[in-house]
Amino acid sequence: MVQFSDIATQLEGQSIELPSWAFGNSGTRFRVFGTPGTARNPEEKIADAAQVNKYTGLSPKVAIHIPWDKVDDYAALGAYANDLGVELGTVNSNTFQDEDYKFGSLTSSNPAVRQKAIDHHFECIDIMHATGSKDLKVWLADGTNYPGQDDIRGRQDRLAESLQTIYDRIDAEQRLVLEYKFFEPAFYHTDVPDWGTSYAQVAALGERALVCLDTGHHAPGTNIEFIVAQLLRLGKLGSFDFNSRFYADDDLIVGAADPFQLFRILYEVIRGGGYGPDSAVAFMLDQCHNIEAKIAGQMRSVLNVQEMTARALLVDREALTAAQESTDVLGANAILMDAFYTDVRGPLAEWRESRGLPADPIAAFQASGYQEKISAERVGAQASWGA
Ligand code: AOS
Ligand code: ZN
Ligand code: ZN
Repeated sequence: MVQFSDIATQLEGQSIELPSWAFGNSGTRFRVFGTPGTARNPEEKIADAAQVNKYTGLSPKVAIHIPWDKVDDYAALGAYANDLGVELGTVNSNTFQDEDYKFGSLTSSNPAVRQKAIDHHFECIDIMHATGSKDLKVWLADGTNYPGQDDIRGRQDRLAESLQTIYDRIDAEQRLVLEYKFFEPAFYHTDVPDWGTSYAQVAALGERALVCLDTGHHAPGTNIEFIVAQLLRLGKLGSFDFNSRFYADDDLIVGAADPFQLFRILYEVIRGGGYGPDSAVAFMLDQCHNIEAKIAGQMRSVLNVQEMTARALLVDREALTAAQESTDVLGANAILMDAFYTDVRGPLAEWRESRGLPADPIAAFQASGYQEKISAERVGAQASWGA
């Protein structure tokens, strides 16, 4: 039986990058609800993200989205983040909000549109140089709505060519991660719909091109931990966008919809060497908080990841291997479930306190008065998701 004390040191140094867009107002296509105190610009989003790290010790990096987080001086934005105890992380490109990309961006049959999308990625790479960011994350809204609308094979070829041009621009310290999503906004076909397509595209580029797995981007019932195991086997899992979903790409709090699935995913991450100081797999959140408090919502998410990581670390892997090798079906399953059912909240609270962090980070943040302060101070236009 593995005890919490056996795994506690492995929790040190866990880092879960926060998305800047989680701190702006967000909603659905039906309504964006404004929340008092919501960040109005990139600096305020970073300041709010720094609060999450201050109380949880789990999120020293903030991912930015261009042009949502466009500023004149990115080095200054990075220095501002550093002053608040965090760093700028992944740079996310955005080719889904421009009229020119109506029929595709990196896959477009129009060379001028394709070049515009490539140039946008070049701009993102320049920003990475200014901020010291390591990862360029590419998610494409490209796809079609009707059979026959475009040549789906030709679009793959154009995508490969565009990605190669972008990949050739990143330096030896940088990586390109390609995210997949099975549908939306396109409804008939999506150009990067699944891990296999992302893998095929990044494998052709080179070593520093990897797959980004967004946990919300799969059809219901998909065995995501199998995809994790396979990508780690192939050395191609670059990063996670963590969130959870009930129906489609709901972008809800991590672990909210299916904590057991989060446990199974994290178990395979650990089993496959994707966790710890020697791993290059980046943990990120990709969420929006439409009705709940944003800073506390991000805290809930990173704490859920930490809690489920602790439970996954508690799996007695030696006993599990022995049970698996002796084809003890029930025994093997029981070993995994024992770890999943272990309540680690008490030991985690004590462990946090031993490291100078509050036992209950959300309560400590709520008692700090920060939320009331920003609600009073931040008046006027707020940043919204996509602006
Ligand atoms: C879109 O569904 C993806 O999850 C992307 O990661 C996107 O850049 C992000 O969700 C912000 O909209
Ligand atoms: Zn995502
Ligand atoms: Zn998504």
